[in-house]
Amino acid sequence: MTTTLEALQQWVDAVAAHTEPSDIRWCTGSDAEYQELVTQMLEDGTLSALNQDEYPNCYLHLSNANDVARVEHLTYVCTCEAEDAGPNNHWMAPEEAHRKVDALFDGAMRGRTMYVIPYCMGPIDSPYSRCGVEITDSAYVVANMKLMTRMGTAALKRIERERRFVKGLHSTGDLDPERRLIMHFPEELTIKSIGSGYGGNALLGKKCHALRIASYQARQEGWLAEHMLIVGVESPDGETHFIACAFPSACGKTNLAMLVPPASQPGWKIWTLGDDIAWLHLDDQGQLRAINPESGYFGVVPGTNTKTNKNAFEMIRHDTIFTNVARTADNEPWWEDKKVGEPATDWQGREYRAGNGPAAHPNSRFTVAASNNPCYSELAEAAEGVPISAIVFGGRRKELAPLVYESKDWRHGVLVGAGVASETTAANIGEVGVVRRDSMAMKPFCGYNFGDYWAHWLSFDERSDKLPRIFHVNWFRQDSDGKFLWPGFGENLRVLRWIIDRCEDRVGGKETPIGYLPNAGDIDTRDLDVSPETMEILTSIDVGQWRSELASVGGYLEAYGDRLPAELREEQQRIAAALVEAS
Ligand code: OXD
Ligand code: MN
Repeated sequence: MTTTLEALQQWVDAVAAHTEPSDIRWCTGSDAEYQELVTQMLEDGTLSALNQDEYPNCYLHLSNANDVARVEHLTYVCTCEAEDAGPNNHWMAPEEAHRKVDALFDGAMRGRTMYVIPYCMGPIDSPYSRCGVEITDSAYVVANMKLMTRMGTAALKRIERERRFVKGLHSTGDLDPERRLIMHFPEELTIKSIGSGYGGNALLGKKCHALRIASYQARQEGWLAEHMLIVGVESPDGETHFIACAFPSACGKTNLAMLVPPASQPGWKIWTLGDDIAWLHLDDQGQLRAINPESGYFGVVPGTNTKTNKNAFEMIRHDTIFTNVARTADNEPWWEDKKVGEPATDWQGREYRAGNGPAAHPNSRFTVAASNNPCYSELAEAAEGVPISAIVFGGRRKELAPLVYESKDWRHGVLVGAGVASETTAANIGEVGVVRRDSMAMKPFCGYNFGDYWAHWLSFDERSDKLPRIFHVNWFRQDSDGKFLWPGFGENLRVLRWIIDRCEDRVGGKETPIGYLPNAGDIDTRDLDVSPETMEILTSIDVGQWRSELASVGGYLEAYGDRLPAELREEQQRIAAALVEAS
């Protein structure tokens, strides 16, 4: 197969001349192609088969031990002007960046097959979807892209019709971290990634395209590309609200998107639309609508069990690629907190020894098609997306942030999002557990200056009078002994219910300088082992601590200098002043 689109054919030819593969293969996206690649990877050792009786069509990939997470320090946004990338990104001038990365691609595919993967982010027939083509020398990437995106012949047809696509070039190179670079050229709709086979660095449709490049395009075109799950919450009366939630990596987006309602909440149903990325557009009625550009999940495995996420536990029992988990003596996949079985070999293929650290890597992953999910919503395939009632920001904070609060209006909500902070996780190489600001959970993913990004968010206020309400949640509050105050997981439905009631003006709120908090008794705690005193801690604020927080947010915003929208600075000052008054 080749293409009728000359620009695409020319690019493929040029990449082949540069990287010198032994063979070129255009991917069709068929099931037979997937099976063929799996067979090939089983033969060459890229994959090994797991216990096929217990885990049919499940495979394990163990990556190089130095290649297990995203690498923010090697990830660049290469705009002509450094200011356009902003202090939130590493920047390199495009000319220098191309020169550096192109040198690494010289002959990089020698002796390898070069795969050409046309893909469509979003339903094939949606006007909100955008296409790309990834060229890679990794069969593992092709198989993951098959599970995660709508790729192959149908996507190529759309690309040939639209004549516009994001160009993504990837090679695993030699996996030397010194020769690893993840480069984005938003002005050229181009990505070049070399030296890593890890998901976020190598599956270019995901973070590189659907967030970094798409956020840049979205600003130009008047929409938003966000690091958000999309969930439908259906009440016992059959009324469904759709909520989009932005939490930093490894803070439970997949668990919330697939939540299993507890027995105390009979009749409630949860529908998953997406677990990581949302593209949000205003329709001609001013309603914000969301699509999930992906069609599969690349989720964190450790911690998944029948209590925390029964749906995910079932979903990854078949047709799943596991990366960097451990194995039991029966060749079943194993991870920390699985609650069944025991590790025999660890994620590096060594005999398991407690002294070597966790058996599964803390950032080990499952890749699975969304159709495996028992609560997958068919509306995730709808061209027009779903109407969003609430936007929810959140982070992992031991202290300070209450269980839930609602911003006073859109502008305040943008400040709440801009000020999101969270403890870092294993999803990125680097220190874990350090609190850092992660505006809208987009710190690693916004393809342009955060100052301009906040201005873009603020601009929606003038474009619609039907915008969703904006909330903030924190499932991770701890007491002084490090014990979580809120049970989380399925019980988070209780908080979503309060959010929905607020959206429908069915429940009051306690007004505070940081927004509206639940009144005592308004969050249902029936059958929960959470005392009224604990609820009081979870639903109140410490004004002194919040004064420091607002000062810290103010300092953080000021780093954006001229690009900081005046409205956001004023909003920060307004909240800071209200806190002074309240103390
Ligand atoms: C992810 C991440 O893989 O955010 O989704 O790191
Ligand atoms: Mn993510």
